Amino acid sequence: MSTKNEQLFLQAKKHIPGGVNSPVRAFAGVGGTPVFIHKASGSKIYDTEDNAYIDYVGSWGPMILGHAHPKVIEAVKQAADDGLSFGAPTPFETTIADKICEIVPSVELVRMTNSGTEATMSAIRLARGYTGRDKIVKFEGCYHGHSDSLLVKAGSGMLDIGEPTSKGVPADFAKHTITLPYNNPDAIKECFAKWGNEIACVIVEPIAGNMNMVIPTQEFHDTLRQQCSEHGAVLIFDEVMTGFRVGLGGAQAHFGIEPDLTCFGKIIGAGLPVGAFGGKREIMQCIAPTGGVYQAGTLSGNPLAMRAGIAMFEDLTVDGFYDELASKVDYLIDGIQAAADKHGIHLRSNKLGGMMGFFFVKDGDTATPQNFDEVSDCDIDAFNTFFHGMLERGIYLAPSAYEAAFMSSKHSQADLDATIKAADAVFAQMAQ
Ligand code: KE4
Repeated sequence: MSTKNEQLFLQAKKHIPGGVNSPVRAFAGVGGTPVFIHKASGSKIYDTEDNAYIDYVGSWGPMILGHAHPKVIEAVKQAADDGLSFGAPTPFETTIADKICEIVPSVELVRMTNSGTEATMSAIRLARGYTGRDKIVKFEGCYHGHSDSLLVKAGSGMLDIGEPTSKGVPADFAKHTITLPYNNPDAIKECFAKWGNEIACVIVEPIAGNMNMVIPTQEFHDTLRQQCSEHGAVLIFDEVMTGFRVGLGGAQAHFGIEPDLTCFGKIIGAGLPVGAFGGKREIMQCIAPTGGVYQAGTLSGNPLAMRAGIAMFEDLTVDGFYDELASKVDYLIDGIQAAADKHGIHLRSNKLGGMMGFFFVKDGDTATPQNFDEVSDCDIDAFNTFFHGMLERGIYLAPSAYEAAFMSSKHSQADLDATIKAADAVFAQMAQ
């Protein structure tokens, strides 16, 4: 007897490739059948049979205030009543732009897009147009969306299907993309020594979230900033995931680095389709209509997404919001780690602000992974066992060992304790 999710998955596959509209949702990395979701509220998502799950994916980061936050929903309802899209400027876009520039000092001008992919793709075109150079530098295991130049040794769902470099990307495209090992200052220096004056930009996840969560060293970031400045390359921080997630000012505030451009997404739309890229006025002014680098979007700055984001920022900027979010993460990680230690499970974790990651290393001497190779050496089977054990107990983690986990302000003490209890039971089983 097939389950409801198996039936829904079968139906979905009739007319949707792999039954999903984004590969990571297909459970390719963990095996089994994806859970089809009917609704969500606060810290929980509900499948089509009304089974509740405590959700640590949060639509891959946007749901920092929890699902269906009343203030956000009301803003969207009011926006909808006023019409869905005009293809003309609205004051709401100005409000969001002002708010982002107020919160993130490195951003002087910002352009809205409809996804993180569009934001990073546009930032790279802008860097190439501004410098007149072709080469770009990215890092192994980092994922910046699915534009051609960036699908080279990338992370996220590409790792689940074992294709870190996508088919369909012409060699002529890929040859301009230099991929370096993440968190390796020497590799950056060697690269710039060889290609320095040909490099248009370096794009980096300042804290990686697409090879699971990896926090690089301050030296990595200082070296990046220094080398880009010395060689006239544009430093692009892809904060689609970390922006307003690891802290109000994002990863750039944490490391004290001023990138030349920053890409945003996810949280700024509060769950509606939004991306953005922004940075130094001198560079951003090269974007049409003020400059010759073309970039556009029918629904960019959509009023529903803007008004949802405005409502959300009201809560994010309340004093203590991120301290409280981080204390929830600390409590959860400490509890799960204690349970793992009790059962002799070799668990490691990373955390910052409202973001966290779990790794199952091969033995007790292995440290928390610091780069893609060390992440790849982790026990993926152990993660998959953990994932399914938690899912069976009503805890929804990202269906991939290469993804991070996200906390919301709506996760209650009861949610956290239930999650720790579930982990303890799964570890007890794994230890047998
Ligand atoms: P989107 O085009 O999916 O809105 O954003 C692409 C993107 C860009 N940069 C970073 C750092 C990102 O994490 C992402 C998207 N993240 C994945 C989750 N790892 C989205 C989930 C999915 O692909 O379905």
